[in-house]
Amino acid sequence: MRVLLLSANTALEPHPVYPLGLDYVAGAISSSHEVRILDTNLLDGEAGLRADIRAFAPNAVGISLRNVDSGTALATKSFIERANRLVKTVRSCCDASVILGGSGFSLYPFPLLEHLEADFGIVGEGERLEELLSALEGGNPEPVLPGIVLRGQPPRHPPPWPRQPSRRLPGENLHTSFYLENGGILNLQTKRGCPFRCIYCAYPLLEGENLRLFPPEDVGRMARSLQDSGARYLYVTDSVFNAHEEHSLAVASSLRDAGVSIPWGGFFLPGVSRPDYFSRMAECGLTHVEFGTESLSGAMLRAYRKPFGPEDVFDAHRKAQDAGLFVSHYFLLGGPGETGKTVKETLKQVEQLPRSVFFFFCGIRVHPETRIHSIALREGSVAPGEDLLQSVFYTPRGISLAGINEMLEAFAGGRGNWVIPRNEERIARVTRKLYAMGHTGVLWDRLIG
Ligand code: B12
Repeated sequence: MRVLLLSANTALEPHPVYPLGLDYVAGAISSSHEVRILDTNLLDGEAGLRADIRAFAPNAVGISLRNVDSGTALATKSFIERANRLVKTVRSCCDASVILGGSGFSLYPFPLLEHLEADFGIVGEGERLEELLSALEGGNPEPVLPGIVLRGQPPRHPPPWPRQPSRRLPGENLHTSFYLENGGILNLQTKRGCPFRCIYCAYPLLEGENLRLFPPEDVGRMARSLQDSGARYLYVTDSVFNAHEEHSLAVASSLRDAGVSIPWGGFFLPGVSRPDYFSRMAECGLTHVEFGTESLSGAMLRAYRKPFGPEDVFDAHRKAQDAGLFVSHYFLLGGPGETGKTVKETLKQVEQLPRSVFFFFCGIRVHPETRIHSIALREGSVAPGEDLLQSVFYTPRGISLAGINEMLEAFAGGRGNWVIPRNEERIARVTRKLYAMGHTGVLWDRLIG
């Protein structure tokens, strides 16, 4: 079969995100199929897309839907109508089966399959596409396989992909140039799964609850080949890079041993058990730490079911800075139990995290099957059967999201290292300009005063 894999994601903030998922999907398809990846970021508008589809004449088109929306309560951007147009364009150029996948799709498989009128979907890991292609080739139009979603049938989360994922090398893809020329960031996965139980998070649903560790030497080799392809920065996409401290240290060593010399970073939990954790990571080349801190109110961290408290945050911050790393913190304000008092507690203590950048999100996006969804249903702020695809956010009882934003603006007081909804657009514009001038990497380190 000729299989076309299309990346629908054209979001460019905070930086253009290389469509990593499609490398894994392509890497799992056997050589009996001809596979091509097209990235809508690289295409010359709709006319370019049509011409490419017609020239390739695919039998199956897999569309990667990474983001359904921007995930931000104030000024939400939805990406669904764009995806709708993309499916229509594909339909108008070929008779191929249209198969949806990706994290955005996996959160909303049933409504998206229906709304976009696609033929099939795959929930979770797209490595399963090969099985669907074989079934279609064998003339089975309604295959019942783990993870495969058919129109009109309720989807079920499949068990994790049982084999070691294998990635097609970005060097083989034409679209890699787009990312090299717009920030130079390529991405790297070192494991799958998330063992934490944070009430708002969909990661365990997307990747499974158990960690599946990739062999560190394989990760090192992949990182080196990304560098050899021209990457100027590597972003580790794991839900939490230090969820398994020993593995993250082994991965870091193997990056160093493979000769990776470009800067790299990822998401970390602000709680480390080894006192020398960050210094060892820094010795191996880690440069940027993005802490998923969420709050500095002990009560809120407990409400979110975070496995750390405010003291762990200060401690991890200090250790990362002592190791000479660039540090940022992500905050998520507006969860169950949030009040003016807890917001103030968080914002006041931010002062105790010197030389850092703070990204503030006001309002928690409610995704199906998360605990926050059950809480919102119980509290009555979300109605049973309410369409969560329409960017629904949790409303705390004790303070409005607008009220939180007002407090945030007052506390931020124009400081450049506090990234709040009001200055996001300006920072995005500056970042785009810097990328156009040839600067590379995540660039938030420039906001540190
Ligand atoms: C790392 C990450 C980031 C990093 C990315 C850095 C980088 N350069 O790569 C940063 C911090 C920059 C980021 C930003 C954003 N992110 Co983000 N991010 C993630 C995270 C944790 C991992 C994504 C990843 O790379 N996974 C590894 C790859 C291999 O997996 P994958 O892409 O999902 O692909 C697999 C399957 O989905 C499937 N698949 C993929 N495509 C296809 C196609 C077909 C046809 C098939 C069959 C299957 C298939 O198969 C693949 C292999 O198994 C996910 C959460 C998660 N755990 O998934 C959120 C996530 C994807 N992000 C999300 C969001 C919202 C965003 C932002 C919009 C947030 C914001 N306001 O800044 C931006 C958008 C950025 C952009 N330009 O697109 C949401 C998307 C859901 C939604 N609400 O729409 C997620 C799911 C988190 C969440 N809230 O639950 N993100």
